Formats: sequence, structure tokens, C-alpha cells
Amino acid sequence: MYGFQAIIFDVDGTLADTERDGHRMAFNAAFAEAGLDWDWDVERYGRLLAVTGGKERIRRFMQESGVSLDPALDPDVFVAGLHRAKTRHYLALLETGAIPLRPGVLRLLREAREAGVRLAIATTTTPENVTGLLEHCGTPGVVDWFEVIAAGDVVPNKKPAPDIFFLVLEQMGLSAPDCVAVEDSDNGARSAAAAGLNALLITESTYTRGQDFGPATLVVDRLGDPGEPARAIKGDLGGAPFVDLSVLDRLHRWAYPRP
Ligand code: XBP
Ligand code: MG
Repeated sequence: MYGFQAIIFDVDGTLADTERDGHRMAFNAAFAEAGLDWDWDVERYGRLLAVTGGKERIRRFMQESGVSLDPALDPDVFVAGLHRAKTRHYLALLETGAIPLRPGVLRLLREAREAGVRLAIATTTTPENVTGLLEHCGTPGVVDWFEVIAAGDVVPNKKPAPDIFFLVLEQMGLSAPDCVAVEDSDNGARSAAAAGLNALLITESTYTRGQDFGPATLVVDRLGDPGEPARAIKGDLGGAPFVDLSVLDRLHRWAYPRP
């Protein structure tokens, strides 16, 4: 028996390291297809990741670079079209199975299911990207393991705003202390914390290594697996070789002390 009822997972960087060789490549493919000479190299993309959401990221780039559009074009329509193309390229990339789930993700999901712990997703990315990733890079049926998948534009404000976590809690009929959140970024940590999710695990990813992660009490390099141990960067794993439900329960207990 654990002190929490559900785990809420982020997607990008958390379930899979999708940004550098996934989303970034898809943005560049969409730019090239549209005849634009924009190219987001690894470093520039890292800076643009401060802005969550693909459409928002394109807009920020256009502002920063002083791009002036043909006045006949509606900027929102232009960005939306470009972003649809990016999603198409990203889904095609996922179909190749090029982006694996991170070590320990499937193991932890299976352990949770067996223990009756409920599963949900709270992410900034487009919904099709979540199902595409899980279907092509996970295992058959894994999409259905999640009771709620809250993604993209379904809330007014993306992370670091708490909106997407509030939506998950509402749809599951749970409150923040019932849950553990798993994130990989400072924006994600701020979003979860603003929703009152104090039991927060950070698994650092390619672009988020060394970020601040605000109030997170446990930061690891990965969930880890037997033979592929996790390393604690902040806090400790209590001697466990990888993150399992007991580690999450310990984390939950720190956040919400029980008698
Ligand atoms: C992920 C994102 C997403 C992806 C792109 O943040 O910021 O925007 O980079 O997805 P998080 P879309 O992991 O904190 O949810 O292009 O579909 O928006
Ligand atoms: Mg993330």
C-alpha cells in the first residue's frame, strides 16, 4: 500500500528524450518544406526551449529574428500551418521508432499498474505526439494504461502555468497530495509546484541537465533499470538502485509527512 494514488508524467524529456533529435528535426523539416531558410541548431533550440509549446516557440523565434511576413498573411494562420507540418514530420519520425522510451519508463508503468496506482499524462505537446510516441516507441496497448492524457492547447496557459496539472487532477477526481509528478525540466517543475504537486521527481534530460528545478527534493539522471542504475543529483534514493514505487512513496512521504 502506497501513500499516493496516481503518478502524473510529463512526456518530452521524461518518457523519452524527444527534443534534440525529434521535435527540433521536425521543426527544421517543416521550415525547409515551406521554403524558409530557418535552421534551429542544437544550441539555438536549447535557448528556444525556454518557451514551451511549438507554436509559441515559432512565434518567439520570429520576434527574436525580426522576421517580417508578407502583410497578406495572417501570422496566426501562418504559424498554425507551419506547426501542422512540423507535427506531421514528427509523427513520421516516431513511426520509424527512432526515439526510444527512456530506461525504466515501461518498468515503472508496469509496476504501477500491478499495484493499482493510477496513471496520467500532463504535457505541453500536441496530443497526437503523445499517442504516436507511446504506440511506436512503447509497447502495444500502453496508451490505454493512462487514465487521462492531457496535452497541448486544451488549457489556456502552457507550462510553467499549472493549468494542465489542474485539468488532470479535475479529470481524475484527485487532489495534489494524492499524486506524484514526474518531470524533466524547470518549466515542468514550476508548473507542477504551482498546482500544489509537492511530491515531484525530476529525471534530467539532454536539454535540462543542471537546471534549477525549484522546490524538487529528488533529482535523478534517469529512472534507471536493473543493470542501468539511477544516480541521485539532489536528494537520495535511500539505497535503491533505480526509481521504483517505494522510492516514489518515500518522496511522497517527505512532501506529505504521515504519522
Ligand atoms: C514540451 C514542449 C513541447 C515540444 C513541442 O514541454 O515544450 O512544446 O517541444 O511540442 P514539456 P509541440 O515536456 O514541459 O511538456 O510542437 O507539439 O507543441
Ligand atoms: Mg518535459
